[in-house]
Amino acid sequence: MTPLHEVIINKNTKINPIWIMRQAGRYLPEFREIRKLNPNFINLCLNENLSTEITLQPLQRFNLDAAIIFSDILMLPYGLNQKVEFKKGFGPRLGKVKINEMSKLDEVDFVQKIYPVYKAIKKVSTNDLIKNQNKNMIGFVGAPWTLLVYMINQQSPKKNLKENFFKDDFLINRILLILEKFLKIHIKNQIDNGANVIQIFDSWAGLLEEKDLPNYIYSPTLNLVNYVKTLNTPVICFPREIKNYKEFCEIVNPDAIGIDYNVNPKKILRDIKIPVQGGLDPKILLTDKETIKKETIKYLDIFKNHPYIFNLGHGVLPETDPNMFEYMVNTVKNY
Ligand code: 1CP
Repeated sequence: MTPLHEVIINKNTKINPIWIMRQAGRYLPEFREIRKLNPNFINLCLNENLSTEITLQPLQRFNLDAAIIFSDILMLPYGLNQKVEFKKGFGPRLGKVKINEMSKLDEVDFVQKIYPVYKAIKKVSTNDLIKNQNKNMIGFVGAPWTLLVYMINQQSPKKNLKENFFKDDFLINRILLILEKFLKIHIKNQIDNGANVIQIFDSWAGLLEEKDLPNYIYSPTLNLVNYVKTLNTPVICFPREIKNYKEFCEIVNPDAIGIDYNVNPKKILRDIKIPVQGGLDPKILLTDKETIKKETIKYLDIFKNHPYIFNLGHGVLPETDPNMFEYMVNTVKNY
């Protein structure tokens, strides 16, 4: 059995597999070299050879247990024909949602538009580094709420969410229905091409107050989680900075829960029964070896009798030194 399945399905507490969010990307010089020659990020994601190469880069360097496909959560609105661009130093910039056109889009057009993503998953999952070494191939999507945020806000909500974000509920509900349909298609195609774990990134779950969680997070995510379960593939949810992890797990009940670095891991251990992933603050990797070792072992100790996949509490930072990354991986492997 693959390492992530061993923990998630068999609830094995003797091993701690490790993979890292955003492991394929910005902190690696070999990624930056490719990126420099490919200024259009979407086209890079749609280049099946390069996206395969980038996905495998961290596995060539480090003793990781899983590959995560080099793609982006915003490939979904792109596939729905919303304009999506990545601007240097600014982040994503999206066009306005044209809801009537989007409502008419069919599955074939969507799949055709982002087809290279699936071809890359096939290439990675059949590559010797993954297949012969019994590693996991992680497919992923953005959660409906987080995608809605980008689609309506048209840029990262890091600075601010549009004042009138919730004004048009009719539009919001139509977008959520479209997302439900196409997220399922996107997940199914990733699994059909070799993804054997799905992670749902809800990076902006923390923007919502508790009273809004049922409508925008619990209900649409539960629907998606139940769908992934019918495909016999484990699903990990990462509702970053959500106000209530316990309630989220009780209602949505994913196969494993990714935790962010602001939540107290001891409280998680007390409150949550399902397998846990992640938690370590990515900023720890900017310190020194002693601190990295201490903090890494802290998480491993807390979860030593609980099924636990090692990861960070958010993506690895671009300024991270790959040697420090390696030191963390080896600390987990030698534990
Ligand atoms: O070189 C560059 O400028 C591109 C940087 C980059 C990279 C390497 C972006 C732009 N996306 C990615 C890859 C990516 N994105 C992966 C690849 C696999 C991996 O190594 O993990 C994954 C899983 C994502 C997921 C993603 N994209 C999320 C969820 C995870 C998270 O970090 O919260 C989000 C929110 C995005 C949107 C996105 N993509 C890129 C940017 C700059 C942003 C916006 C971030 C923001 O709003 O702050």
